[in-house]
Amino acid sequence: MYLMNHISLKSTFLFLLVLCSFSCENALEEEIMIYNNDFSTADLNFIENGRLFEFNGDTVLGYYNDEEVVLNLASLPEHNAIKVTIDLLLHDSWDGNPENVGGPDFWYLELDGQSVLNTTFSNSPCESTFCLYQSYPANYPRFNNPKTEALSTDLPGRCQHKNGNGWTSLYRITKIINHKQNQLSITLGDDLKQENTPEPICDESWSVSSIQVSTLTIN
Ligand SMILES: [Ca+2]
Ligand SMILES: [Ca+2]
Repeated sequence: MYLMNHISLKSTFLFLLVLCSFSCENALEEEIMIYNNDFSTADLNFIENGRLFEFNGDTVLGYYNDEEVVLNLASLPEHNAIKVTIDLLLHDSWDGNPENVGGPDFWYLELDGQSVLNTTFSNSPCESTFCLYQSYPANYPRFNNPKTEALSTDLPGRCQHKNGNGWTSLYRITKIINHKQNQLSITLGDDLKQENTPEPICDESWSVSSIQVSTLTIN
Protein backbone atom coordinates (compact mmCIF):
# COMPACT_ATOMS: atom_id res chain seq x y z
CA MET A 1 0.00 0.00 0.00
CA TYR A 2 2.11 2.82 -1.28
CA LEU A 3 1.07 6.42 -1.39
CA MET A 4 2.12 8.70 -4.21
CA ASN A 5 3.18 12.04 -2.94
CA HIS A 6 2.65 14.65 -5.61
CA ILE A 7 4.17 17.54 -3.72
CA SER A 8 7.26 15.45 -3.22
CA LEU A 9 7.20 14.43 -6.91
CA LYS A 10 7.27 18.08 -7.89
CA SER A 11 10.11 18.86 -5.51
CA THR A 12 12.10 15.85 -6.75
CA PHE A 13 11.58 16.98 -10.34
CA LEU A 14 12.90 20.44 -9.44
CA PHE A 15 15.81 18.85 -7.60
CA LEU A 16 16.70 16.74 -10.65
CA LEU A 17 16.39 19.80 -12.84
CA VAL A 18 18.88 21.67 -10.68
CA LEU A 19 21.20 18.64 -10.63
CA CYS A 20 21.32 18.34 -14.41
CA SER A 21 21.28 22.10 -15.06
CA PHE A 22 20.63 22.86 -18.75
CA SER A 23 21.10 19.64 -20.64
CA CYS A 24 19.17 17.08 -18.67
CA GLU A 25 17.32 14.46 -20.65
CA ASN A 26 16.23 12.42 -17.65
CA ALA A 27 12.56 12.42 -16.77
CA LEU A 28 11.11 11.43 -13.44
CA GLU A 29 8.36 8.90 -14.25
CA GLU A 30 7.35 7.86 -10.77
CA GLU A 31 8.07 8.61 -7.13
CA ILE A 32 6.72 6.41 -4.35
CA MET A 33 7.17 7.34 -0.71
CA ILE A 34 8.13 4.11 1.09
CA TYR A 35 9.16 5.47 4.48
CA ASN A 36 8.24 8.69 6.26
CA ASN A 37 8.98 9.03 9.96
CA ASP A 38 9.17 12.17 12.10
CA PHE A 39 9.24 9.96 15.25
CA SER A 40 6.14 11.67 16.69
CA THR A 41 4.49 8.21 17.03
CA ALA A 42 7.64 6.66 18.55
CA ASP A 43 7.84 4.22 15.62
CA LEU A 44 11.27 2.54 15.66
CA ASN A 45 10.37 -0.41 13.41
CA PHE A 46 13.11 -1.30 10.90
CA ILE A 47 15.70 0.78 12.81
CA GLU A 48 18.80 -0.75 14.42
CA ASN A 49 20.14 1.11 17.47
CA GLY A 50 17.08 3.36 17.49
CA ARG A 51 16.12 5.37 20.56
CA LEU A 52 14.21 8.57 21.18
CA PHE A 53 14.47 11.69 23.29
CA GLU A 54 12.83 15.08 23.53
CA PHE A 55 14.68 17.97 21.99
CA ASN A 56 13.22 21.46 22.04
CA GLY A 57 9.66 20.11 22.39
CA ASP A 58 10.04 17.55 19.60
CA THR A 59 10.51 13.75 19.75
CA VAL A 60 13.63 12.92 17.77
CA LEU A 61 15.85 9.90 17.06
CA GLY A 62 18.96 10.07 19.19
CA TYR A 63 21.10 11.26 20.62
CA TYR A 64 24.28 9.66 19.28
CA ASN A 65 28.01 10.03 19.72
CA ASP A 66 30.52 7.61 18.18
CA GLU A 67 27.63 5.42 16.97
CA GLU A 68 25.73 4.22 13.93
CA VAL A 69 22.00 3.92 13.38
CA VAL A 70 20.69 1.81 10.49
CA LEU A 71 17.32 1.86 8.70
CA ASN A 72 16.54 -1.40 6.85
CA LEU A 73 13.72 -1.44 4.29
CA ALA A 74 12.52 -4.44 2.28
CA SER A 75 9.94 -5.31 -0.43
CA LEU A 76 10.64 -2.13 -2.38
CA PRO A 77 8.60 -1.50 -5.55
CA GLU A 78 10.45 -1.54 -8.85
CA HIS A 79 12.72 1.49 -9.19
CA ASN A 80 16.11 2.64 -10.44
CA ALA A 81 16.95 5.33 -7.87
CA ILE A 82 16.37 6.15 -4.22
CA LYS A 83 15.72 9.57 -2.73
CA VAL A 84 16.66 9.99 0.93
CA THR A 85 15.85 13.12 2.93
CA ILE A 86 17.19 13.45 6.48
CA ASP A 87 16.60 16.28 8.94
CA LEU A 88 19.80 16.18 10.96
CA LEU A 89 20.41 18.00 14.25
CA LEU A 90 24.01 18.68 15.29
CA HIS A 91 24.29 19.50 18.98
CA ASP A 92 26.90 21.56 20.79
CA SER A 93 30.54 22.17 19.89
CA TRP A 94 31.20 20.47 16.53
CA ASP A 95 34.58 21.67 15.23
CA GLY A 96 34.50 20.93 11.48
CA ASN A 97 37.75 20.32 9.57
CA PRO A 98 40.69 21.22 11.83
CA GLU A 99 43.24 18.48 12.48
CA ASN A 100 43.95 18.91 16.18
CA VAL A 101 42.71 17.66 19.57
CA GLY A 102 39.16 18.74 18.66
CA GLY A 103 38.76 17.60 15.07
CA PRO A 104 38.01 16.76 12.40
CA ASP A 105 34.39 15.97 13.30
CA PHE A 106 32.94 13.60 10.70
CA TRP A 107 29.35 12.66 9.98
CA TYR A 108 28.45 10.17 7.25
CA LEU A 109 25.60 8.63 5.29
CA GLU A 110 25.82 5.26 3.54
CA LEU A 111 23.44 3.34 1.29
CA ASP A 112 23.98 -0.46 1.30
CA GLY A 113 27.42 0.14 2.81
CA GLN A 114 28.51 2.55 0.05
CA SER A 115 29.41 6.11 1.01
CA VAL A 116 26.88 8.75 -0.06
CA LEU A 117 28.17 11.58 2.14
CA ASN A 118 31.32 11.76 4.27
CA THR A 119 31.62 15.26 5.59
CA THR A 120 32.37 17.47 8.59
CA PHE A 121 30.15 19.98 10.40
CA SER A 122 31.06 23.01 12.49
CA ASN A 123 28.93 24.85 15.04
CA SER A 124 31.91 27.01 15.97
CA PRO A 125 32.12 30.76 15.68
CA CYS A 126 33.75 32.13 12.54
CA GLU A 127 35.62 35.45 12.71
CA SER A 128 37.76 37.01 10.02
CA THR A 129 40.94 35.97 11.82
CA PHE A 130 39.79 32.59 13.16
CA CYS A 131 37.33 30.17 11.63
CA LEU A 132 36.72 26.47 12.11
CA TYR A 133 35.50 25.58 8.62
CA GLN A 134 33.25 22.65 7.73
CA SER A 135 33.18 20.54 4.58
CA TYR A 136 29.37 20.26 4.25
CA PRO A 137 27.64 20.53 1.78
CA ALA A 138 30.65 18.90 0.06
CA ASN A 139 32.46 15.75 1.05
CA TYR A 140 35.57 16.16 3.25
CA PRO A 141 37.91 17.95 2.71
CA ARG A 142 36.43 21.27 1.55
CA PHE A 143 36.37 24.66 3.27
CA ASN A 144 32.91 26.12 3.85
CA ASN A 145 31.83 28.45 6.63
CA PRO A 146 30.28 26.88 9.74
CA LYS A 147 26.53 26.18 9.30
CA THR A 148 26.63 26.56 5.50
CA GLU A 149 23.19 25.53 4.11
CA ALA A 150 21.74 24.95 7.59
CA LEU A 151 17.95 25.19 7.72
CA SER A 152 18.06 26.55 11.26
CA THR A 153 21.00 27.96 13.23
CA ASP A 154 19.41 29.45 16.35
CA LEU A 155 18.37 26.32 18.27
CA PRO A 156 19.72 25.74 21.79
CA GLY A 157 22.51 23.27 22.43
CA ARG A 158 21.54 19.87 23.87
CA CYS A 159 24.00 19.55 26.75
CA GLN A 160 27.22 21.55 26.97
CA HIS A 161 25.52 24.63 25.56
CA LYS A 162 21.91 23.82 26.51
CA ASN A 163 21.36 27.34 27.79
CA GLY A 164 22.69 29.02 24.67
CA ASN A 165 20.91 29.50 21.34
CA GLY A 166 22.97 28.83 18.22
CA TRP A 167 24.50 25.59 19.50
CA THR A 168 22.29 23.16 17.58
CA SER A 169 22.09 23.43 13.82
CA LEU A 170 19.47 21.73 11.67
CA TYR A 171 20.22 20.51 8.14
CA ARG A 172 17.89 18.96 5.55
CA ILE A 173 20.08 16.58 3.58
CA THR A 174 18.59 15.21 0.35
CA LYS A 175 20.41 12.65 -1.79
CA ILE A 176 19.31 10.82 -4.95
CA ILE A 177 21.25 7.62 -5.52
CA ASN A 178 21.17 4.98 -8.26
CA HIS A 179 19.67 1.80 -6.81
CA LYS A 180 17.67 -1.19 -8.16
CA GLN A 181 17.56 -3.88 -5.47
CA ASN A 182 14.29 -4.62 -3.67
CA GLN A 183 15.79 -3.94 -0.24
CA LEU A 184 18.12 -1.33 1.17
CA SER A 185 19.95 -0.24 4.27
CA ILE A 186 20.68 3.37 5.16
CA THR A 187 23.42 3.97 7.71
CA LEU A 188 23.96 7.23 9.60
CA GLY A 189 27.06 7.60 11.73
CA ASP A 190 29.74 9.83 13.14
CA ASP A 191 33.45 9.84 13.80
CA LEU A 192 34.00 12.66 16.26
CA LYS A 193 37.34 13.76 17.66
CA GLN A 194 37.18 15.11 21.19
CA GLU A 195 40.50 14.67 22.95
CA ASN A 196 39.86 18.09 24.50
CA THR A 197 36.90 17.06 26.71
CA PRO A 198 36.28 14.68 29.62
CA GLU A 199 32.60 14.27 28.66
CA PRO A 200 32.38 13.62 24.89
CA ILE A 201 28.63 12.98 24.55
CA CYS A 202 27.83 16.30 26.23
CA ASP A 203 30.41 18.11 24.11
CA GLU A 204 29.21 16.91 20.69
CA SER A 205 26.29 14.74 19.59
CA TRP A 206 23.67 14.43 16.82
CA SER A 207 20.10 13.34 16.33
CA VAL A 208 17.54 13.02 13.55
CA SER A 209 14.11 14.67 13.52
CA SER A 210 12.84 13.14 10.27
CA ILE A 211 13.70 10.52 7.64
CA GLN A 212 11.91 10.15 4.31
CA VAL A 213 12.72 7.56 1.66
CA SER A 214 11.21 7.35 -1.83
CA THR A 215 11.80 5.02 -4.71
CA LEU A 216 12.17 6.75 -8.07
CA THR A 217 11.85 5.64 -11.64
CA ILE A 218 13.88 7.90 -13.88
CA ASN A 219 13.98 7.42 -17.63
CA1 LIG B 1 34.19 20.50 20.25
CA1 LIG C 1 35.35 17.77 18.05
